[in-house]
Amino acid sequence: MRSGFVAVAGRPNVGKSTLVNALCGGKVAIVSDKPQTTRRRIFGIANGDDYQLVLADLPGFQRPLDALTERMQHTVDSAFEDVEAVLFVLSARERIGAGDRFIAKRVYALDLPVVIALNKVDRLKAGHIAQQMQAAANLGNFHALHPVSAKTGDGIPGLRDELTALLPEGPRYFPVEQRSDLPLELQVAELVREKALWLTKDEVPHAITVEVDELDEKVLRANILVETDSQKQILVGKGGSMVKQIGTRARPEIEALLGRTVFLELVVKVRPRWRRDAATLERLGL
Ligand SMILES: Nc1nc2c(ncn2[C@@H]2O[C@H](COP(=O)(O)OP(=O)(O)OP(=O)(O)O)[C@@H](O)[C@H]2O)c(=O)[nH]1
Ligand SMILES: [Mg+2]
Repeated sequence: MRSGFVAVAGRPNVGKSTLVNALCGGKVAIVSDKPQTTRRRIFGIANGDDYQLVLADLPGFQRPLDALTERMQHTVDSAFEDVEAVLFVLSARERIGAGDRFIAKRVYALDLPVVIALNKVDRLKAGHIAQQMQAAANLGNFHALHPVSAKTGDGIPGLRDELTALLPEGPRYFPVEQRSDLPLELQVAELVREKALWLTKDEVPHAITVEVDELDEKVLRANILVETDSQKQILVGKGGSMVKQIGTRARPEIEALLGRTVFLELVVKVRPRWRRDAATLERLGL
């Protein structure tokens, strides 16, 4: 039996969470096309007959702008202790540049095997993939490099084998039926936030957070918090159409997660400057 932890590092939006979900064979972390979707460390657990691979999905490396992003970067910085390897994720669809080199400097200094996932190779020409593989290889002394598509699943089994081969002998840290370490209420809040991210743009997604107010057998009440009145208007929508749409999209996944139907009540509230407020961030567990 092999087991252990692998930290997932990379720029925002390169597909770290999509990749963790693909490696775990199910949804662990929410995903969106907006950068800074992941705000906390989430363990995604992949189980095999003779291994347990625990992937630490992380926020993307970034320059902190406020208390929230400062905490997110702190989460990233402290995630490389007690891991067996680093999964360094790059996007093949973008130029491999200064941001990636900055992260490379950090991860190659750790004295851990670095496995590169060159993600998003779907629909790219072979010549372009080869070029990007060369650029990725130039970032440092990597252990292995896998071109993959987290979206289509291409290359995922090979990458999973590569990672599990790096794990030492050890126990199962989590029961086999558990796919993530996120408590149920936070999983529910994340699903609501994911749909809100999908439906908003510009500054709005960054100003959204979700907290579950009440969850019992019949009722799920959650607050969608934003920072300003104009953001609230956007989230509520004309005659409540936006918040209704968020609920419609989130409900099937929430009910599948809970294994029951619920009465879903979403309330949009203004919480000025919550991203800068230590007490709120603490309460949200961010
Ligand atoms: N075409 C393509 N798109 C992908 C692939 N993997 C992820 N994406 C898309 O890339 C976007 C970002 O995906 P995420 O998984 O949220 O990226 P992330 O690195 O976790 O982002 P942060 O949490 O914000 O740091 C989403 O729109 C995904 O659908 C892939 O293999 N191919
Ligand atoms: Mg993410």
